[in-house]
Amino acid sequence: MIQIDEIRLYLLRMPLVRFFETSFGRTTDRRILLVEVVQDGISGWGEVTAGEHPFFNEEWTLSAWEIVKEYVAPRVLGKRLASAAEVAGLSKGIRGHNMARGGLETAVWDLEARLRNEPLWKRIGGGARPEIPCGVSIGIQDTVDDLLERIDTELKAGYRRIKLKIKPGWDIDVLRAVRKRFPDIQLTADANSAYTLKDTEHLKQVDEFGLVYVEQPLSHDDIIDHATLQQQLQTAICLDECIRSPRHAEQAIAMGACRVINIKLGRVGGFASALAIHDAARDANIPVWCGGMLEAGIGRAHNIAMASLPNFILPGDVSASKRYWARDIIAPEVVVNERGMIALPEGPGFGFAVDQQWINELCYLRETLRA
Ligand code: OSB
Ligand code: MG
Repeated sequence: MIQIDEIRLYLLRMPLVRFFETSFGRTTDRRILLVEVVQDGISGWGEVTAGEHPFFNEEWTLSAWEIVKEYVAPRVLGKRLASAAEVAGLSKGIRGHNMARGGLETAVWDLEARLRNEPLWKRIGGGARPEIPCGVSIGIQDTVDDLLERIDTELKAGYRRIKLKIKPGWDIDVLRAVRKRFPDIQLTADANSAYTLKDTEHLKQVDEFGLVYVEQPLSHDDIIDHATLQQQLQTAICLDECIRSPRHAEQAIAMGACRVINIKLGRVGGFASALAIHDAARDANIPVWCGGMLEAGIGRAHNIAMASLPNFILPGDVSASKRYWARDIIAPEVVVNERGMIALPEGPGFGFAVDQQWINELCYLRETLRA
């Protein structure tokens, strides 16, 4: 039985250890919205994974602040719920804004697991593996030499798969240089919607490099063109941006628009939706993996729980805290061992302690909402 009596919002500023660049821009500093849900003095925590600008999708940190405060929280506060699985339905009437909705939804799942004194991964039906296989996403660099050096560092740290960010002007030649130096590694490329079907002949050149997949080459809101492109590529297409709901996943699978799906908790609106996408993909023999949005520790911890579900077969983008943060907001921070694995935590909820004092220091705006 769940009944949230208080929701606390925290807006944090967290500088990245190193800039991260995609086809839509460079991030050096994160603005992160945390959602704490409270019942009988017990807290569950969620992280909104929206970026600082509406460039990955339509959301950004401050739109999420407004949506959570004015629309999502009032629909959840004080409601009597049999389980966290009911939370997503309460905010269904809000169109879009899945990351804002997911920030609160994932917090309630954490709370429910903590109230039951059970690990979150167990609550959602995960635990298919005791350790999560990890890859890294490496942003666009200033030079190809910088990129080769960063790949070398990550491989030496044990990471099992390297994903490169690509865009027109930083794609085929870069992939060729990487393959020359690292002929055997598991390699993928993510375009974040930087191409159109007019680039089909250009994109066909990726078949040369034996990639595990190429991620979201075409428009952020497109499934149909991806199906057309997939027919012309040997390389599997993995969809990210355009899969926002179980229905999108089912349609993309039915159309042959992808052979792999990246699941991001925020992008799909939380665990209930992520679980349904996971199951739809599993039933169609489509492997999934856990994407990342440069999360702080709370989002990272939720991702670890999700990535323990059975069909999360491929290494994800969930990597060590220290690649992003001088000091993370959870304790212990997320560590990756020399075999490129993260061990599932044993504790209740998402299994890490929240560093409330550090959060208070990083926080520049807060608000408490009551039933
Ligand atoms: O498309 O997967 C993406 C980061 C920000 C926005 C979109 C994406 C990414 C990443 C980074 O690839 C994943 C991570 O290291 O958290
Ligand atoms: Mg992506």
